[in-house]
Amino acid sequence: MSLRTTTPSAGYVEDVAPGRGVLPPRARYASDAARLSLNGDWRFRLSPAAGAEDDSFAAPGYDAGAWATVAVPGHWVLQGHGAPVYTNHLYPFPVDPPRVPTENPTGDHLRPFDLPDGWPDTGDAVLRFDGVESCARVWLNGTELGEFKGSRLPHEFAVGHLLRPAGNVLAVRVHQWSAGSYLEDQDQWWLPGIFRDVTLLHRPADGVRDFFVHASYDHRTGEGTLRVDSDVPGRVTVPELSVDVATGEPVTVAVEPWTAETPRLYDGVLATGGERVALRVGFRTVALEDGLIKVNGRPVLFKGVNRHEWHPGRGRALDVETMRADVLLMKRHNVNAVRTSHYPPHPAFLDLCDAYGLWVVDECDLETHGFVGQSWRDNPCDDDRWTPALLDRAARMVERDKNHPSVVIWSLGNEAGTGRGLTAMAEWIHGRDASRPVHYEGDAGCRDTDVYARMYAPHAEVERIGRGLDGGTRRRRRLPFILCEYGHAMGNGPGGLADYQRIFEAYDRLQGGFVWEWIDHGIRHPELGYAYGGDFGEELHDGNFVCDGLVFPDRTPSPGLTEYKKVIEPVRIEGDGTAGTVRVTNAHDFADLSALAFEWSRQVDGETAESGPLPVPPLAPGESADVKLPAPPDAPAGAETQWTVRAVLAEDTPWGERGHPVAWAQLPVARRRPPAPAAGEPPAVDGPLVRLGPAVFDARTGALRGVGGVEVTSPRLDVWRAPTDNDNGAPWQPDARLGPRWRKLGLHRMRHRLDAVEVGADALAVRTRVAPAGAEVGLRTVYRWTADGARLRLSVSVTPEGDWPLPLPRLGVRFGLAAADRVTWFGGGPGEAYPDTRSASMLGRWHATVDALQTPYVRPQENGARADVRWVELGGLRVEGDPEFWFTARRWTTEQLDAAGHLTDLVPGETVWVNLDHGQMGIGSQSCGPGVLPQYHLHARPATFSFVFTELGAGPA
Ligand code: IPT
Repeated sequence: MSLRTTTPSAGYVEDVAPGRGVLPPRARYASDAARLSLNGDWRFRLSPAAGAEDDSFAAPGYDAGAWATVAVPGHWVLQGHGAPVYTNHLYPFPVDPPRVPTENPTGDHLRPFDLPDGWPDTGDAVLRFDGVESCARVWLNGTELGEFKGSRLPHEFAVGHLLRPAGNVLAVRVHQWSAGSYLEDQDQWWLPGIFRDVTLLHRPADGVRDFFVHASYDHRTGEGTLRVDSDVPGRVTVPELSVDVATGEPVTVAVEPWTAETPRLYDGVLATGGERVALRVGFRTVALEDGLIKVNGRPVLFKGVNRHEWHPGRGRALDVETMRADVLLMKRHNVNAVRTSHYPPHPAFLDLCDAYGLWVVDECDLETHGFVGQSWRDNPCDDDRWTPALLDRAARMVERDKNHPSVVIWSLGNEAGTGRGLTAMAEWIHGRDASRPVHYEGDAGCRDTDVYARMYAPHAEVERIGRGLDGGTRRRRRLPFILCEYGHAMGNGPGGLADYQRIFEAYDRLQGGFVWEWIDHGIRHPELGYAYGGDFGEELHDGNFVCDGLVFPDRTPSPGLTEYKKVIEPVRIEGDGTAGTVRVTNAHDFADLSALAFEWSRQVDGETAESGPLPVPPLAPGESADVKLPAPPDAPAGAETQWTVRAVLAEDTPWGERGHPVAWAQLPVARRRPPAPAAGEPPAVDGPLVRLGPAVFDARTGALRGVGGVEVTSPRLDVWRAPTDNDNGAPWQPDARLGPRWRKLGLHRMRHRLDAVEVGADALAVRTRVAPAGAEVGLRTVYRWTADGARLRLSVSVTPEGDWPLPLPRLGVRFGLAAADRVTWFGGGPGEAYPDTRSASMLGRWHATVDALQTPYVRPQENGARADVRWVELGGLRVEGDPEFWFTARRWTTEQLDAAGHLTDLVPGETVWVNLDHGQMGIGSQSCGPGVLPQYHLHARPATFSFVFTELGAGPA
């Protein structure tokens, strides 16, 4: 069936209707019918307005020889034509729905093609677009097919009657802005173009059209029931199950169920008279029972992420290998769920989720967030004129994706206010597919939805919800809860993930959450490294709010992902190291522990002395066992000792190699002894100098000049850190934002007043007051230096004065080294940690270079601290702490780090700056969510801490 249309007025761009001429939506599938990919280089012409060029380019014989070329799939703004724009929720055009600006970049695309040899000459054909942003009008061989909106949704046209064996020309006019743009106000770059595949599909006579695989699992009987409803009747076979039934006919057989932990798929075939379609059947039942989302009879705990599609060079035009990289990284980091924020993903992503095992919340391509600025007046979601477009979007998502076992929840969209259109979508989805719950966070009373969802709710509120004390409508009170967004992973952080996880695990009603978000949407840029909002001269933009992922733009895991992996690990290992037993608990929802092998090792002063296998029974989900560790040999007197127990993959799996670490814990045995005091040497004045043990000081200022042969820039008190995105907070949280308040108080410009340099009998004492101009607050700080023959000890006492209104960013000393490169430390590692992001910090002996200690946040900010450091060696010095300290080293100052906008602004200087911190302020999630929990605040309080410095290679300590 085809629709032949006359040329519409350019009014289609601003028409709220979803499109004209397109075929009804249907399932996505692979079959033995012929197909031709039309991806590749297309001819391209950019014009500045929707009607700037006539449509003669679509006529046969048009000479596009002078046009440019763009890659399809792709976005023209990432291929040298125009520029990307980033806004969070602001529409980058006047809000006057459904009107769009006259300046409407319009890309004309041309693709000549011949049918390949062997293309059948009977049957029909369909032209499929998997994604075009935001509005396309299509011609084939000069005949207009129609036009459509709905950027991340498939659209098909019947084209059989127009095809020729050779010399076909496909013409597509794409407008950046359309009425559809009002429905696509997601927090991401605006990126026009044909950004997903274009395919010509042969449609054989008596071929499959649409079908719905219903594959349920009864956990009481262990049987699955399969029924495939098909528009065109045929037979369904699943050889492995000896299934051979007619379409529409149910069959019940013993099966292994599909879960994200055990993604068992059965290959089958749907055969009609003219076509064979490959089926990948996963048997599973999603149900709302006892107020919980259960799969196959058991409640699920979502350990999820929000995933936008992103590639730093190609934007949202992803290839399968990039999608696979996401899935593999998620599986390797214990992530079990994905919310496809905020649109249906490329269809291949869902195939990967089926195959590797991830729970999917499939979200519709709908967000009208910009209407929040006008109190949601004129929101298309509450305007009947737009309802057909909303229903079209819902149908295109559900029909395309309904046969994926991984999809367990449908989501109506994100931040689209409330209204009749949303209700209509929910009703339609419930009617079409009763087998999956419907989610939409904006439905506060859960009138239309089956899951109570919130975003960025603080810990205490989540706990209240867990206890059922949150009130709400009667319906909502009976529903399970998820945090569809939490843990805003912008820059350094998010903090507080472990605290959320403890709460999720304590209350059944809390079924977990989805960290915001998976990847930083930085755009690779020749001068800036990665570009973010504002870097393309946008008139309105939201800066680096677009870089808030658990992985960097190139998919290198950030410390946030390492932390999340540890926090959500599916095995709990606890115990008392001195008692020599560990308690192992299987925290999976479905899988037993047979896929894992356990190992123990024992560290003496951070170095592994012995290791071996630890036999653990294949516990069922929820079960625990106490397991005996081997009897330890005697450790050297005074040594610090501990057990490390790990769970690793016992064999290669599709997503990880044998030995891949899944879970771990460390159990201390003998605690650390603090370093011996370094005292006894008397300081001696020597002209302008003071000599004390290995050290030389300036007699007038009391500043340390060197330790043995190592030149240093003297340690001084330091309380400043380059504010993180989470310190800076979000603009709508004016009272809570720490970064701006720290700056207002002047913590970035502390002055050091010298009160006294006292050369005593056994110590050099330097008395100071450290304070910002214009404020009464200050920190009285005494540096007390002592030494024995080779070792120099600094003891710092800090006494706050005045009324400190704020916690401190950090509290410690900073000093400079003339040269340092390689670093060895005994403490937490290998990566960075802060008070509320330290779960993955493993105690051991670690090595790195100064450069490798840096975490490359796209917008530079505080980073790279190592926790619990006992001692560190760098630049010819060994520094031991009493107590343990936070260690940071970099080739630029904190002030330079603070001033940098991009990584390329950071230029290494002559000095390596080292921070030895007694305390660090927590990180929190204030860049969009709650701030630092009280237990991780660094209050201005009296404190004393000390360090022992020794020149390396200068004889025994
Ligand atoms: C929330 C959005 O849903 C998400 O798309 C993203 O913008 C996130 O914030 C911040 O990065 S909405 C926010 C107002 C809670």
